[in-house]
Amino acid sequence: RQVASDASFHSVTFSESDHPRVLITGGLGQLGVGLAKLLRKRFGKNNVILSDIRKPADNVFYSGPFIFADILDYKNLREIVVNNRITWLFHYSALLSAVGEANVPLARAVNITGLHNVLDIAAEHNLRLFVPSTIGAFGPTSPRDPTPDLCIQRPRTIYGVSKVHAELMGEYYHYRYGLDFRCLRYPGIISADSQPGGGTTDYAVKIFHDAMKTGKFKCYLRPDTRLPMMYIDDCLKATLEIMEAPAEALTMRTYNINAMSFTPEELAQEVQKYVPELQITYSVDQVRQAIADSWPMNFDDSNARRDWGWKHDYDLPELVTTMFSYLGSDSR
Ligand code: AKB
Repeated sequence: RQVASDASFHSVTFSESDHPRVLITGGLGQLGVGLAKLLRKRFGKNNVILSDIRKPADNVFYSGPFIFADILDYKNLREIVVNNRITWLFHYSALLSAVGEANVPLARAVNITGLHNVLDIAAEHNLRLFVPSTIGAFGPTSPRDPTPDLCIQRPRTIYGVSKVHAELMGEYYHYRYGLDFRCLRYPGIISADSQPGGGTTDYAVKIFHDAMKTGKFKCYLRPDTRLPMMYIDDCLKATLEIMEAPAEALTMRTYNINAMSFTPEELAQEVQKYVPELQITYSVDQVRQAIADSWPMNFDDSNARRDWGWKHDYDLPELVTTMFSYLGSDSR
């Protein structure tokens, strides 16, 4: 009896272990819920745990496992990884560029100390670890048009500094301890059903909501500020692809990814095809403008395209059509 039940226990464990057991930190930000949905389709609902320090909305809570995880609490995080036999960790907790400048001590704690906890736990428990980096990991002395993977990185925001630190620490742990660290530098991400939290590229999400709601949009960046951008589905697809790529294919551990680059003026023109009465005014916020002026204008992602076949699906026209088809059901 004992043997039989042990055998059946092991057979269940084997079939479950075909799939990674995933933890997503900072899961209630712009990307976590969408990533959980994609991963749950692929690996099964119960193999993907979303976590945050905030209380989830009902629809998020009931769509799959959710747990409280504070990345600044090493013991709490370690316990979650051990108790749930986590094998893949997506580390999304971070303060973005604009909020980071408004609260440097908190950004330093979350983005740097939190990362140290995650790195140590990932190395100790042999996890595959994904940490997003950003166009914000470059600065005014980086080549901006285009920005390659390997070039000078001297960002002037705490967000950028913490992301360069994450790239370097992750790669160091990879070479020193064999940690399976994988990192993508995201452009500004545009999504319909989740809001970004305090970034410099947020205007490119808000314009859609304001166009639908009021027909008016006040932009905090100059009309000619060109930045790399991507639709959320492309971002999540790339994230899953880099995690599934065979290690031999990866000639590097941190890759730029890109889809398009546009200015507020160009985006507004495309939006006006759907909302012709949209009125756009510009009221420049010096902090965010200075940040944007130090970031890449075009992002060279040729290494990702060559090594693991990265290919985006959405250019500007498809992005705008898709955003309006999502938001279109809301009444104006
Ligand atoms: C931000 O604007 O801070 C982020 C980013 C580009 O990393 N969206």
